[in-house]
Amino acid sequence: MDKNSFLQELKKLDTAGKDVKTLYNEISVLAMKCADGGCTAEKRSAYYLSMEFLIGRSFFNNLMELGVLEETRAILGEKGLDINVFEEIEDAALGNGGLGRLAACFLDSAAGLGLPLYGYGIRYKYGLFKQAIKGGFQVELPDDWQRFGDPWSIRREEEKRVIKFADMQVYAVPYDTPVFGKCTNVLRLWQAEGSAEAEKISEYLYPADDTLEGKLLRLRQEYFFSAASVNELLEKHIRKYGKSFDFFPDFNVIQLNDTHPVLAVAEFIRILASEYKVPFVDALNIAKKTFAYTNHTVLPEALEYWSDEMLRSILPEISNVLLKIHLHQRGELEALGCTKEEISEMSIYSSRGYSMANLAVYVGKAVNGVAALHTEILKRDLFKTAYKYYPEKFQNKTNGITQRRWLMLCNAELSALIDKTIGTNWRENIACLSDLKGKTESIADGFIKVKQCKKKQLFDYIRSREGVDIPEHFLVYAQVKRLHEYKRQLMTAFAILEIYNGLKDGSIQNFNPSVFIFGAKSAPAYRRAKGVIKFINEIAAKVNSDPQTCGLLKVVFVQNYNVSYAEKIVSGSDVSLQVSTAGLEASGTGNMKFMMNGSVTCGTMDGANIEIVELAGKENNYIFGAQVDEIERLKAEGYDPNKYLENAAHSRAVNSLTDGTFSDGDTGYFKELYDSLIYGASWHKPDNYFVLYDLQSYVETLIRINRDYSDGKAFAIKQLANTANSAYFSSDRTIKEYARDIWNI
Ligand code: 26V
Repeated sequence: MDKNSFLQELKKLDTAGKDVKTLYNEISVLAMKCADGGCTAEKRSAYYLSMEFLIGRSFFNNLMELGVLEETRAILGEKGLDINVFEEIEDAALGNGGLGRLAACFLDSAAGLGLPLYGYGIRYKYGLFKQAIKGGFQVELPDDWQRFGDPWSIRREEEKRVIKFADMQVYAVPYDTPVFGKCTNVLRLWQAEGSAEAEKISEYLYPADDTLEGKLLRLRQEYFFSAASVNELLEKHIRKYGKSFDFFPDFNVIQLNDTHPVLAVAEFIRILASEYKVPFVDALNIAKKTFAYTNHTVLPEALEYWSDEMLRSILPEISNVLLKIHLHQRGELEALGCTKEEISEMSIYSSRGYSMANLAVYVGKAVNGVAALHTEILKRDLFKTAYKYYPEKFQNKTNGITQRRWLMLCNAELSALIDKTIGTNWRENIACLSDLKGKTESIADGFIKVKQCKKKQLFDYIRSREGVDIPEHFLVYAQVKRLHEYKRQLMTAFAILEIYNGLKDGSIQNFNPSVFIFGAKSAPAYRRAKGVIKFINEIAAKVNSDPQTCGLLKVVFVQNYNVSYAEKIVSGSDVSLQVSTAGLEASGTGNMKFMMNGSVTCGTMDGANIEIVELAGKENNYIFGAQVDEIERLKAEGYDPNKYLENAAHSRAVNSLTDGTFSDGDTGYFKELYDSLIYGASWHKPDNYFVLYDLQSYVETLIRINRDYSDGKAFAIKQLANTANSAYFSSDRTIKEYARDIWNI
């Protein structure tokens, strides 16, 4: 069906007396008829295996991709229906954060560019939990995202397959979701069925893995979707080309999104070797030409190992294959002349179990980091030895975001200003956005109006969802991302307290009224992260109710931060807070969304921030804090955070955790946070993330930004410089690089 037929059908649609859910399903089903065939049926294709696809809401985005959003708005309007009622439809939150949203942006860009990229993942019954804030605490509620139906996917009963574990067999039933663009690609999500036990496999994203049972479930999930995907690809190949597996890598390339799908490698070799009698070494060599691996974090606690005991208990054949790969690798490394230490560093098997990262690096034909600094750290630290022996594998692919959702859809007002200034070519070819560069001054006034309008929309939304009033003239600082100690939301909380105290005692003068907006979910079992949420909410309660300051400073922690909330926050903010400890944020992609929408970055030299300021100019952004080499030096010399508590403002902020200023409701959260800073927590040294080290320069930078905002026009020009230089951070660019350097599609 083409665009015009869709609009004709829509005009005929009888909307009278129908509820939002019914209309949502009827209009979506109509739009589904617009899906055309895939980008290619015959050519070489790339497959993106990912445990997460954080799609968000499809309704508006898909109508936009099909080029019918505005006309649909008008047609519904004629029928007396405001299209915004569909904002009530739940987000599909089948992911946690950046890694899952990146996967969704990549699919969008590939379809937009007409490249054959297909996603494979899990169709979780419940996405990431819904977050409510009760009494300042995070409360987790199940996210029943299909409660409005799932009109965007089609169940393919006839293509279901059986996945075998030692103790059970389950069906993997595919659901296909079209990804609209220049051509229609497909995201295929597997649902586990067959028994109550089977269904558990695709019930929750991230089952709690603090018990053996939880860990086993996670292992089943990873194998389940990896095996289903690889089996299908091999079967398709055999149907077309017979059992000549040597040709498989000529037509297929499989990208492993982090280590979660790495068991696909073992399954691939298992099928070739045991079902089709391909000699093990040949099977391994075919795998080496087929798979590529993206690393998304250097945090040691996030690197996956599977114990042989667990593997043997449910996947004995996979365990055998892994052992064989391990032994083969050992022989190969000995032949290369590696030392014992070098072999143990790269070893697939060790006392910790099987390392999914080492397996991915060994088999992967390409290994990439997600920002320039991150890739350098992979080469220098995490995979240092592998880099020494296989330097040709390593490459950088700086992340990107799709400008279709993250500018055109979420900021139609700025998009219209851009059209008026440089024409509409940038909508087809994002590189043209750079034409804005010489024009930032002339459109600054128009930009200020747009920003004001986006702020109003954001504040209205916040008022309706959180019950907090923010006056229209407030400067907006925003920190929205997963809650993790390395992202240092706690440092922002301390900085806010220092500003608040400064406003009260008069040491801070001429402060432009400002709001700090936080959005973040904490992993349910991550106590310190939950403590930070409570701490921020305590600060918000105090600051917002203080008559002396509430005209100058507000703090809001929004509930259930998700893709739809992000669309409003990134377009309605002035300052993007990206303050991770240098070396720990692999890339960040929120930073790019803010940049594209004309926010300045207040951040550390970490992840993609470095490339952002390189392109948009240091003078148009606010960089502070220790850089990687300084952090390394501090670690080597021994860093003592206590020294920084000699500063009265810092000690007052930090002590407020335990001196009775705030209450954590007897959970012990605040004491734990305090102890982690002063004494160290888990296996970490005191203040493992250098919060106190960077606090002083952070506060100064926040205040400098606030002063600079006094010259509204000069500030708007800085903001616009960010938009004008953001084309590089389009995932269209990233996908073209993957297509050219790794996938060869
Ligand atoms: C996972 C876990 C799980 C166990 C507890 C600690 C922990 C810490 C971090 C992670 C993150 C896993 C991978 C991930 O989501 N990485 C993000 O990937 C984005 C896309 O490349 C990137 O922009 C973010 O910087 C990176 O954190």
